[in-house]
Order: sequence, then C-alpha cells, then structure tokens
Amino acid sequence: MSDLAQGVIKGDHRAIARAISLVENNRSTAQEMMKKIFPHTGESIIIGITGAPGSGKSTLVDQMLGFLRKKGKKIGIVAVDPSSPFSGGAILGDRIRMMQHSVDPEIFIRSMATRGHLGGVAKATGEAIAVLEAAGKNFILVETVGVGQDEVEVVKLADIILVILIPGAGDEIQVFKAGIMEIADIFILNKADSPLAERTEKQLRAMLDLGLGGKAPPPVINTVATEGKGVDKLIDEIDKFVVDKDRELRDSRKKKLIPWMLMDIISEKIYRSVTRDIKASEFEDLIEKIHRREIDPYTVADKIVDRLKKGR
Ligand SMILES: Nc1nc2c(ncn2[C@@H]2O[C@H](COP(=O)(O)OP(=O)(O)OP(=O)(O)O)[C@@H](O)[C@H]2O)c(=O)[nH]1
Ligand SMILES: [Mg+2]
Repeated sequence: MSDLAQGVIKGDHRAIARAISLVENNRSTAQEMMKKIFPHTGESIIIGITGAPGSGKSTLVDQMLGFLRKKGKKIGIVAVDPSSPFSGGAILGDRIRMMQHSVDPEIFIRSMATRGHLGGVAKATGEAIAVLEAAGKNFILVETVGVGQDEVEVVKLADIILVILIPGAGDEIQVFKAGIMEIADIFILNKADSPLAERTEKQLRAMLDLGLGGKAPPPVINTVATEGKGVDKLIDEIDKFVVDKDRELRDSRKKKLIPWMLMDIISEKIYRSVTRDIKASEFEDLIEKIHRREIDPYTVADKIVDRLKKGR
C-alpha cells in the first residue's frame, strides 16, 4: 500500500488510476493510502464545470486543456458520469474528444460512475481529487451534469464553479433549480454561435442583476467551444480568480468542506460497524416489527447506537 501512495505522490499515472479505483470501490484499504497522501493535498486549483447534458462541457474542457498545457500546467480531469437517463453514452464521446490530449503524460483523465456508491458520489469524487492533488496536478477539472443533489455536492468541492448555459435557456435554467445557479462563480454561455444567444445572454444578465441584492453579478462569458472561441477570455477570468485576492476565499471554502468530509468519514464508519454488528436475520426481524408497527424506527435506531457505544 505504501508503494501505491508513493507512486501517486511521484505522479505515476498507473498508480493514480489504481488509487482512484480503490476509493471508488470503497474498500477500507483505501484509507491507509488516503492517510499517506493527505499531507500532499490542498494546493491544486479545482475547477468544477457543470451544465445540462449536451451543453458542451466536454468540448470546453478539451479546449481549456490546450490553454492550460501551453502554460505548462499539469492537469487532472474527473468526469462524473451520472449513470442516469440523462447521459447517453457520453463517456465514450468524451474519450474520443479528448483523444488529442490523451497521449500527454501530464494530463490524467478519469470518469467516475455515480451509481452504487456506499459513501456517496461526492466522497468518492473528493477522494479522487485528493489523489490527483497528491500527484502534483496544478489544475483539476471536474465535469458533472448539473441535474441533481449529488451533482451539487460534487461541484461544491471546487474552488471555482463554472456553470454552462446554452441559448434558448428557458428550460435550461429550470434544470439548475437544485441550487447550482446560486453558487456559480463564472457563467458560460456556450453555443454562442446560435441565433438565440443574444437574447439568452440578456435574460441571463437581467436575472443575475435581479438576484444578487447589491453584490456584483458573476461574469458571463460567451463561448463557441467547438471553435475555441471565448476560451481565452474564460482562462483570463479563471486566472483572476486564482490570483491572491481570492486566495482567502478559496481557503475559507476549503476549510468549510472539512467538517463535511469528517462527518462523511465518521458516518461511513458507523454504517460499516452497524452492518458488521447486526446479523441479517436480526435486521430482517426488526424491519418486520417496524412494518407491523410493533416498534418505531427511532427506538430501534437508539438501541442499535447504544449497542455500538457499548461495543457489544
Ligand atoms: N454549435 C455548437 N455546438 C457545440 C458547441 N459546443 C459543443 N457543441 C456540440 O454539442 C454537443 C455536445 O457537446 P459535449 O461537449 O459532449 O457536451 P457535454 O455537456 O459534455 O455533454 P454530456 O457529457 O453528455 O452531458 C457536441 O455535438 C458538440 O460538438 C458550440 O459552442 N456550438
Ligand atoms: Mg461530457
């Protein structure tokens, strides 16, 4: 295991891939590796990119890669695949689109499925980000479809949150009701080559001006990701965010995540001990009793927690 952590810290891509698989599979062995890499985390810039299915996230990420690589930055990419009816084979498409960068030894690309995570998508993604940080990536781009609560949690892991909208966005804005609009640092109006772009931009700016009560609205940048248009401006805005004046903001964001991360780890440990301590047959029995209203679930939960505390 220490070999794996060392491999990660050296930036070895095979070690990174194995480490991420380990946290994805939620094996408790991942914990030893995570402990070792933790001191090496916390220095990367994490960019969350979210938007409706097909809004151009992957195309834009691909374009951003070109710019960041020219600046000599090492990059990690995590594409969170919602495994839901919203995404139809997007991962394969992502792979193909990112081919032009796939041979670059300083770029690591990984997609993660959201389905079937015991400890939550955000936890696994957070750990994958930590692995990439320990591996010395300067920028970590996290692509996620902004449709559900899980995705909102994932995007909160980022230092900078980019929200992609597309023209004709009436419906689009609905998609973001889960609270993503409120936490955006930069809005991107992609597919600005559409005739509807101008109108949507006006609507978006009007909405942002209304919504923020005195605070300066976040920047809105028009892009045509397929042609690379506007990507230079986007990189400039990100740079502005990264410079010192926002160091404090980023720092306080990172700090705010710690109680959440800690509670996540603790609840997973409790969950594990409960499932280890209680026999399946006893559990079945309790469920029967609750179902028949012979006992309430609160009393059952209290009893189980008491038993855990006493270590019986
Ligand atoms: N006209 C136009 N098409 C674009 C633009 N950006 C992306 N597209 C196209 O839109 C489609 C979806 O782009 P993706 O980059 O796969 O979008 P995505 O948001 O990653 O999609 P999912 O991962 O499936 O949610 C592709 O066919 C792109 O070529 C743009 O600025 N203008
Ligand atoms: Mg995509």
